[in-house]
Amino acid sequence: MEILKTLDFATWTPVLQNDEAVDSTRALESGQVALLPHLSFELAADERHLLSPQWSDGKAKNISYDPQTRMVKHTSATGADHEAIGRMMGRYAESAHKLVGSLFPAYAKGIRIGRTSYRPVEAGGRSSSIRKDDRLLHVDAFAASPVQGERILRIFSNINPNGKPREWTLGEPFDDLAPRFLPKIPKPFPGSSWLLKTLGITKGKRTDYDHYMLQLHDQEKLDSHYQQTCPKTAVSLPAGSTWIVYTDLVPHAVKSGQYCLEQTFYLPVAAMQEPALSPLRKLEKWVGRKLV
Ligand SMILES: O=C(O)CCC(=O)C(=O)O
Ligand SMILES: [Fe+2]
Repeated sequence: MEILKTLDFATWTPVLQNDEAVDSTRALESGQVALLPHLSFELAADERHLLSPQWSDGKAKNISYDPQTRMVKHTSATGADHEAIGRMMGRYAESAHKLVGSLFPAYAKGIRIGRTSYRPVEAGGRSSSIRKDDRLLHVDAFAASPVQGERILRIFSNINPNGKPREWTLGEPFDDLAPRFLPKIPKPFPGSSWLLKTLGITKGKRTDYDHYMLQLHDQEKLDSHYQQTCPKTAVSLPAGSTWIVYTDLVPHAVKSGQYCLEQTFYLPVAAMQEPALSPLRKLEKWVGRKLV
Protein backbone atom coordinates (compact mmCIF):
# COMPACT_ATOMS: atom_id res chain seq x y z
CA MET A 1 0.00 0.00 0.00
CA GLU A 2 1.17 3.50 -0.80
CA ILE A 3 1.81 5.59 2.29
CA LEU A 4 0.50 8.81 0.78
CA LYS A 5 -2.74 9.45 -1.03
CA THR A 6 -2.18 12.68 -2.92
CA LEU A 7 -5.22 14.89 -3.51
CA ASP A 8 -4.74 17.82 -5.84
CA PHE A 9 -7.37 20.17 -4.44
CA ALA A 10 -6.35 23.76 -3.71
CA THR A 11 -9.54 24.83 -1.92
CA TRP A 12 -10.97 24.11 1.56
CA THR A 13 -14.35 23.35 -0.05
CA PRO A 14 -13.53 20.97 -2.92
CA VAL A 15 -16.42 19.37 -4.78
CA LEU A 16 -16.02 15.59 -5.15
CA GLN A 17 -17.90 13.03 -7.18
CA ASN A 18 -19.44 10.33 -5.02
CA ASP A 19 -16.90 7.69 -6.07
CA GLU A 20 -14.02 10.11 -5.36
CA ALA A 21 -15.33 10.68 -1.83
CA VAL A 22 -15.70 6.94 -1.24
CA ASP A 23 -12.16 6.49 -2.52
CA SER A 24 -10.57 9.21 -0.35
CA THR A 25 -12.44 7.88 2.71
CA ARG A 26 -11.25 4.34 2.03
CA ALA A 27 -7.65 5.56 1.69
CA LEU A 28 -7.81 7.36 5.02
CA GLU A 29 -9.49 4.49 6.85
CA SER A 30 -6.90 2.05 5.45
CA GLY A 31 -4.09 4.06 7.04
CA GLN A 32 -2.90 6.27 4.21
CA VAL A 33 -1.99 9.88 4.83
CA ALA A 34 -4.07 12.13 2.57
CA LEU A 35 -1.69 14.85 1.38
CA LEU A 36 -2.97 17.99 -0.29
CA PRO A 37 0.28 19.55 -1.55
CA HIS A 38 -1.49 22.61 -2.96
CA LEU A 39 -3.82 23.40 -0.10
CA SER A 40 -2.21 26.09 2.02
CA PHE A 41 -3.69 27.98 4.92
CA GLU A 42 -3.09 31.65 4.22
CA LEU A 43 -2.36 34.19 6.92
CA ALA A 44 -3.55 37.78 6.65
CA ALA A 45 -0.89 40.51 6.56
CA ASP A 46 -1.68 41.44 10.17
CA GLU A 47 -1.23 37.80 11.26
CA ARG A 48 2.33 37.35 9.99
CA HIS A 49 3.80 38.51 13.29
CA LEU A 50 2.17 35.47 14.88
CA LEU A 51 4.86 33.36 13.19
CA SER A 52 7.22 33.44 16.14
CA PRO A 53 8.01 30.97 18.94
CA GLN A 54 7.66 33.86 21.41
CA TRP A 55 3.88 33.28 21.51
CA SER A 56 4.32 29.87 23.14
CA ASP A 57 4.09 29.97 26.95
CA GLY A 58 7.25 27.85 27.04
CA LYS A 59 5.56 25.13 29.13
CA ALA A 60 3.01 23.38 26.92
CA LYS A 61 4.08 21.95 23.56
CA ASN A 62 1.37 23.76 21.63
CA ILE A 63 -0.93 26.75 21.79
CA SER A 64 -4.42 25.35 22.07
CA TYR A 65 -7.84 26.66 21.02
CA ASP A 66 -11.31 25.37 21.75
CA PRO A 67 -13.65 26.05 18.80
CA GLN A 68 -16.66 25.69 21.14
CA THR A 69 -15.66 28.30 23.73
CA ARG A 70 -13.13 30.21 21.56
CA MET A 71 -10.69 30.07 24.46
CA VAL A 72 -6.96 30.21 23.69
CA LYS A 73 -4.59 28.46 26.12
CA HIS A 74 -0.84 28.05 26.61
CA THR A 75 0.21 31.31 24.98
CA SER A 76 2.26 34.21 26.28
CA ALA A 77 0.26 36.61 24.09
CA THR A 78 -1.98 39.21 25.67
CA GLY A 79 -4.41 41.83 24.39
CA ALA A 80 -4.62 42.28 20.62
CA ASP A 81 -2.04 39.54 19.95
CA HIS A 82 -4.04 37.06 22.03
CA GLU A 83 -7.17 37.99 20.05
CA ALA A 84 -5.32 37.67 16.74
CA ILE A 85 -4.14 34.15 17.66
CA GLY A 86 -7.72 33.21 18.55
CA ARG A 87 -9.02 34.58 15.23
CA MET A 88 -6.37 32.77 13.19
CA MET A 89 -6.99 29.47 14.99
CA GLY A 90 -10.76 29.92 14.76
CA ARG A 91 -10.47 30.43 11.01
CA TYR A 92 -8.32 27.32 10.77
CA ALA A 93 -10.88 25.29 12.73
CA GLU A 94 -13.62 26.41 10.33
CA SER A 95 -11.52 25.69 7.25
CA ALA A 96 -10.59 22.24 8.52
CA HIS A 97 -14.22 21.51 9.37
CA LYS A 98 -15.32 22.45 5.84
CA LEU A 99 -12.55 20.31 4.38
CA VAL A 100 -13.55 17.12 6.20
CA GLY A 101 -17.17 17.82 5.23
CA SER A 102 -16.18 18.03 1.57
CA LEU A 103 -13.71 15.15 1.41
CA PHE A 104 -15.58 12.74 3.68
CA PRO A 105 -19.29 13.59 3.33
CA ALA A 106 -20.26 10.24 4.89
CA TYR A 107 -18.81 11.47 8.22
CA ALA A 108 -21.12 14.51 8.41
CA LYS A 109 -23.54 12.86 10.85
CA GLY A 110 -21.08 11.51 13.38
CA ILE A 111 -18.05 13.79 13.33
CA ARG A 112 -17.28 15.98 16.34
CA ILE A 113 -14.78 18.82 16.35
CA GLY A 114 -12.08 18.80 19.05
CA ARG A 115 -9.22 21.14 19.89
CA THR A 116 -7.20 23.21 17.48
CA SER A 117 -3.45 23.56 18.02
CA TYR A 118 -0.82 25.98 16.80
CA ARG A 119 2.81 24.79 16.93
CA PRO A 120 5.19 27.75 16.58
CA VAL A 121 8.17 26.03 18.24
CA GLU A 122 10.77 23.99 16.31
CA ALA A 123 9.60 20.37 16.70
CA GLY A 124 13.06 18.85 16.37
CA GLY A 125 14.59 20.55 19.37
CA ARG A 126 12.09 20.01 22.14
CA SER A 127 13.07 17.98 25.13
CA SER A 128 10.35 16.36 27.19
CA SER A 129 9.57 13.10 28.92
CA ILE A 130 9.65 10.02 26.68
CA ARG A 131 5.87 9.58 26.93
CA LYS A 132 5.29 13.14 25.72
CA ASP A 133 8.00 13.05 23.05
CA ASP A 134 6.29 13.06 19.66
CA ARG A 135 9.68 12.73 17.95
CA LEU A 136 9.29 9.02 18.76
CA LEU A 137 6.99 6.78 16.73
CA HIS A 138 3.57 6.34 18.34
CA VAL A 139 -0.14 6.03 17.74
CA ASP A 140 -2.13 8.76 19.44
CA ALA A 141 -3.87 8.08 22.75
CA PHE A 142 -4.67 10.76 25.33
CA ALA A 143 -4.02 9.86 28.97
CA ALA A 144 -6.43 12.41 30.43
CA SER A 145 -9.09 12.40 27.70
CA PRO A 146 -10.37 8.90 26.93
CA VAL A 147 -11.97 8.55 23.48
CA GLN A 148 -13.95 5.42 24.46
CA GLY A 149 -13.48 3.83 21.04
CA GLU A 150 -13.92 6.95 18.91
CA ARG A 151 -11.48 7.62 16.10
CA ILE A 152 -8.90 10.42 16.21
CA LEU A 153 -8.76 12.17 12.85
CA ARG A 154 -6.31 15.04 12.48
CA ILE A 155 -5.72 17.72 9.86
CA PHE A 156 -2.34 19.47 9.76
CA SER A 157 -1.18 22.47 7.73
CA ASN A 158 2.45 23.49 7.40
CA ILE A 159 2.41 27.30 7.46
CA ASN A 160 6.18 27.78 7.54
CA PRO A 161 6.94 31.08 5.76
CA ASN A 162 10.49 30.09 4.73
CA GLY A 163 9.61 27.00 2.72
CA LYS A 164 10.76 24.59 5.42
CA PRO A 165 9.03 21.19 5.23
CA ARG A 166 7.78 19.35 8.30
CA GLU A 167 9.63 16.05 8.44
CA TRP A 168 7.72 13.04 9.70
CA THR A 169 8.49 9.36 10.00
CA LEU A 170 5.72 6.81 9.60
CA GLY A 171 5.96 3.38 11.21
CA GLU A 172 4.68 -0.07 10.32
CA PRO A 173 0.97 -0.80 9.75
CA PHE A 174 -1.26 -1.16 12.85
CA ASP A 175 -1.83 -4.83 11.92
CA ASP A 176 1.87 -5.46 12.52
CA LEU A 177 2.39 -3.00 15.37
CA ALA A 178 -0.45 -3.98 17.70
CA PRO A 179 0.03 -7.79 17.69
CA ARG A 180 3.74 -7.17 18.39
CA PHE A 181 3.06 -5.19 21.58
CA LEU A 182 -0.21 -6.75 22.78
CA PRO A 183 1.41 -9.74 24.55
CA LYS A 184 3.42 -7.29 26.71
CA ILE A 185 0.42 -5.20 27.74
CA PRO A 186 -1.01 -5.96 31.20
CA LYS A 187 -4.76 -6.42 31.48
CA PRO A 188 -6.66 -3.40 32.78
CA PHE A 189 -6.83 -3.46 36.57
CA PRO A 190 -10.44 -4.02 37.72
CA GLY A 191 -11.88 -0.80 39.11
CA SER A 192 -9.04 1.35 37.76
CA SER A 193 -11.21 3.23 35.26
CA TRP A 194 -13.65 4.15 38.04
CA LEU A 195 -10.77 5.26 40.26
CA LEU A 196 -9.11 7.40 37.56
CA LYS A 197 -12.38 9.17 36.87
CA THR A 198 -13.23 9.63 40.56
CA LEU A 199 -9.79 11.08 41.29
CA GLY A 200 -10.23 13.49 38.36
CA ILE A 201 -7.23 12.04 36.49
CA THR A 202 -9.34 11.31 33.42
CA LYS A 203 -12.15 13.35 31.91
CA GLY A 204 -14.70 10.55 31.55
CA LYS A 205 -14.22 6.80 31.86
CA ARG A 206 -10.98 5.23 30.64
CA THR A 207 -12.45 2.22 28.87
CA ASP A 208 -10.50 -0.98 28.23
CA TYR A 209 -10.02 0.33 24.67
CA ASP A 210 -8.36 3.47 26.05
CA HIS A 211 -6.22 1.30 28.31
CA TYR A 212 -4.90 -0.76 25.39
CA MET A 213 -4.33 2.27 23.14
CA LEU A 214 -2.50 4.18 25.87
CA GLN A 215 -0.32 1.15 26.59
CA LEU A 216 0.42 0.79 22.88
CA HIS A 217 1.36 4.48 22.73
CA ASP A 218 3.62 4.24 25.80
CA GLN A 219 5.23 0.87 25.07
CA GLU A 220 6.07 1.86 21.52
CA LYS A 221 7.72 5.09 22.66
CA LEU A 222 9.56 3.41 25.55
CA ASP A 223 11.05 0.63 23.40
CA SER A 224 14.22 2.24 22.07
CA HIS A 225 15.31 -0.91 20.26
CA TYR A 226 11.99 -1.02 18.44
CA GLN A 227 12.26 2.70 17.62
CA GLN A 228 15.65 2.11 16.03
CA THR A 229 14.96 -1.08 14.15
CA CYS A 230 11.27 -1.06 13.15
CA PRO A 231 10.17 -0.55 9.55
CA LYS A 232 9.80 3.16 8.85
CA THR A 233 9.35 5.63 6.05
CA ALA A 234 10.41 9.28 6.00
CA VAL A 235 7.77 11.67 4.73
CA SER A 236 8.45 15.31 3.93
CA LEU A 237 5.41 17.54 4.30
CA PRO A 238 5.97 20.71 2.28
CA ALA A 239 5.43 24.25 3.46
CA GLY A 240 2.08 25.39 2.11
CA SER A 241 0.56 21.90 2.25
CA THR A 242 -2.17 20.20 4.29
CA TRP A 243 -2.41 16.55 5.29
CA ILE A 244 -5.02 14.38 7.00
CA VAL A 245 -4.44 11.17 8.94
CA TYR A 246 -6.03 8.85 11.47
CA THR A 247 -3.31 9.28 14.09
CA ASP A 248 -4.78 6.53 16.28
CA LEU A 249 -4.09 4.03 13.47
CA VAL A 250 -0.92 5.27 11.78
CA PRO A 251 2.31 5.28 13.84
CA HIS A 252 3.95 8.66 13.29
CA ALA A 253 6.78 10.81 14.63
CA VAL A 254 7.75 14.40 13.93
CA LYS A 255 11.47 14.86 13.28
CA SER A 256 11.62 18.58 12.53
CA GLY A 257 9.58 21.51 11.37
CA GLN A 258 8.24 24.80 12.65
CA TYR A 259 4.86 26.57 12.35
CA CYS A 260 2.06 24.12 11.96
CA LEU A 261 -1.67 24.29 12.59
CA GLU A 262 -3.63 21.19 13.53
CA GLN A 263 -7.31 20.38 14.01
CA THR A 264 -8.53 17.26 15.82
CA PHE A 265 -11.83 15.52 15.06
CA TYR A 266 -13.51 12.57 16.77
CA LEU A 267 -15.61 10.05 14.91
CA PRO A 268 -17.68 7.17 16.31
CA VAL A 269 -16.66 3.84 14.78
CA ALA A 270 -20.24 3.30 13.59
CA ALA A 271 -19.95 6.42 11.39
CA MET A 272 -16.99 4.98 9.46
CA GLN A 273 -17.33 3.74 5.92
CA GLU A 274 -15.70 0.47 7.05
CA PRO A 275 -15.86 0.08 10.85
CA ALA A 276 -13.78 -3.14 10.68
CA LEU A 277 -10.73 -0.97 9.88
CA SER A 278 -10.91 0.82 13.24
CA PRO A 279 -8.35 0.13 15.98
CA LEU A 280 -11.32 -0.72 18.23
CA ARG A 281 -12.60 -3.56 16.05
CA LYS A 282 -9.06 -4.82 15.37
CA LEU A 283 -8.10 -4.85 19.05
CA GLU A 284 -11.39 -6.53 19.99
CA LYS A 285 -10.64 -9.27 17.49
CA TRP A 286 -7.14 -9.83 18.88
CA VAL A 287 -8.09 -9.56 22.56
CA GLY A 288 -11.21 -11.66 22.00
CA ARG A 289 -13.79 -9.50 23.75
CA LYS A 290 -15.60 -6.14 23.68
CA LEU A 291 -13.42 -3.24 24.83
CA VAL A 292 -16.02 -0.48 25.31
O1 LIG B 1 3.66 18.10 15.51
C1 LIG B 1 3.58 17.21 14.66
O2 LIG B 1 3.94 17.37 13.49
C2 LIG B 1 2.99 15.86 15.03
C3 LIG B 1 3.02 15.59 16.49
C4 LIG B 1 2.11 14.44 16.86
O3 LIG B 1 2.52 13.35 17.08
C5 LIG B 1 0.67 14.67 16.95
O4 LIG B 1 0.21 15.80 16.81
O5 LIG B 1 -0.06 13.69 17.14
FE1 LIG C 1 0.88 11.99 17.62
